[in-house]
Amino acid sequence: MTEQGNANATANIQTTTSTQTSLSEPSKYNVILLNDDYTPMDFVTELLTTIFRKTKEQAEAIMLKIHDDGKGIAGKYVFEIAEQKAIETTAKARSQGHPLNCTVEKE
Ligand code: TYC
Repeated sequence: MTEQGNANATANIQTTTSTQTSLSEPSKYNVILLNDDYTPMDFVTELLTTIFRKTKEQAEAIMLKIHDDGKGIAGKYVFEIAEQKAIETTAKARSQGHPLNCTVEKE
């Protein structure tokens, strides 16, 4: 085979591999809210309805689960959205003087 032929063969293999990788679904990440003794329940419920788009009923149930278990899942997103919501959550809490913390974990 000529050198040109070899170069084309290599290019074809790389193209095929790259296509297969981009076809897989993006991984999902959970935004986890952590319990503490000071952040008001109503504030956490409001965050869950505004930032995480839960209904009032869902938000109250999630907030109480976090209060009882120490942590709980606020929502599940692709990485960039999960990170943004975690940053938004912490910023809102700090702006109101609350110590609420959250983490992003791969599902
Ligand atoms: N434990 C808090 C209280 O009793 C309520 C709370 C719930 C705080 C969930 C943080 O992620 C949290 N006021």
